[in-house]
Amino acid sequence: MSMNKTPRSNRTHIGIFGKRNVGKSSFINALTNQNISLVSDFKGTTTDPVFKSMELLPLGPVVLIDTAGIDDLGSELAEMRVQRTYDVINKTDIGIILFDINDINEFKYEYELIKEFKKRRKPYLLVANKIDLHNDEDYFKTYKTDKVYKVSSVSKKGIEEVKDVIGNALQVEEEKFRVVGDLIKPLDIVILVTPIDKAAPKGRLILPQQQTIRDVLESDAISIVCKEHELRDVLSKLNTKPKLVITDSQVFLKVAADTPKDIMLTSFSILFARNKGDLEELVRGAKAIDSLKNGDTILVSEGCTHHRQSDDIGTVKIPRWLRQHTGKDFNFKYSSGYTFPKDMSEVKLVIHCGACMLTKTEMMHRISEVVKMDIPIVNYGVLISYVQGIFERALEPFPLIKMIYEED
Ligand SMILES: Nc1nc2c(ncn2[C@@H]2O[C@H](COP(=O)(O)OP(=O)(O)OP(=O)(O)O)[C@@H](O)[C@H]2O)c(=O)[nH]1
Ligand SMILES: [Mg+2]
Repeated sequence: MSMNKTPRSNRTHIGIFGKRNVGKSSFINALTNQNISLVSDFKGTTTDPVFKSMELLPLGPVVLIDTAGIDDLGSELAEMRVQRTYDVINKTDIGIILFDINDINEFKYEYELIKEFKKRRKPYLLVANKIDLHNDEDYFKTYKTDKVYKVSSVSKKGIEEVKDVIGNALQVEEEKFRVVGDLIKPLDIVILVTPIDKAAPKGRLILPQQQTIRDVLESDAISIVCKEHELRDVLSKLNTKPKLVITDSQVFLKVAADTPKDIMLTSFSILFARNKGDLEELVRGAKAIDSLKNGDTILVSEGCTHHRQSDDIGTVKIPRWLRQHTGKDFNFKYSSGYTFPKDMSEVKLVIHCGACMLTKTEMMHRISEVVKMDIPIVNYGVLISYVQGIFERALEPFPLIKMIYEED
């Protein structure tokens, strides 16, 4: 992957849903001004979800997802297709529920989709297509309280407006999920401590560090990047107190010793656990570690399959740290990929990877699946901070979450 490419996990996923033949594939072509999806008047042209990564102005890097129509219930195979379309909702940041304005006798399927989006608290837009074949401009302006946007994927009428509305909706979502932007003000100084050791990639910074610098810049604040041995020098050379120090968890203890108590300190792991998931839930999960009993089953769940190294974090380091921290032995199970094992009845704790290959939306979904089963969940970054005993300090920028940690 080239360095300038946005990884798929950082792209906004826009899913197009609706019955067969309403023009979902045509709508994608109109939105992108390209012929990327196959269109025909045969019902059921699109049979599997199709993911297309692209730059879409003014939205930026996106993944557009074309799906199979959800009204095809004619056979077992067709029903499997419908199920796959529903699964795509979990990967979607914003959904377009598309229908044919000339065919709204029943709104059953669209209503099913709306319910699924509401259940998952995800934004969606109702879009009526094929208005070029309809002559009443005022027809079907709203459905219940939702505005209906009207387009023609053939004449392209209304398409730009829908793009703008998607952009606005996404901006609202994005504001909720800054890396550090909500913790700092313009001209605040933020120090990033990043060890350059053998494990650091050659010639570049890893993605969390790049994203943090970008977010500091976007907040009109100032970032200073240094290695752990330089922090004392940097602090003594500044004539203004920095607002925040962010460090790699590996050197947290040294950095904590060198950072005066009146300067906020946290780790990249904690910031990204918050950015990529639900920090509150993950902190609860970490606390559950101390109530585990000898022999309890722990599920280590990774979002993707990767080549395991001899000191692999999931299979080697985490079991070792947990044994050192608790003095107990556990029964570790492993799973990777998008789903959890069917039988979770024995599992007392889920430890999830950092989710670098998953979007926030996917990670939030996975956390909620586990919480629904009443099983605590923690991720690698938060677990490392916990077993290192640095929660006290690293959660300082998040007083509400710190309160949960200090409860009982
Ligand atoms: N007049 C008109 N025809 C359209 C419009 N959008 C799509 N169509 C036509 O509707 C038919 C179905 O379009 P598709 O884009 O293949 O529909 P789809 O929803 O992807 O269909 P499936 O993949 O089969 O679920 C094609 O013949 C398109 O040319 C539109 O805005 N106006
Ligand atoms: Mg199609």
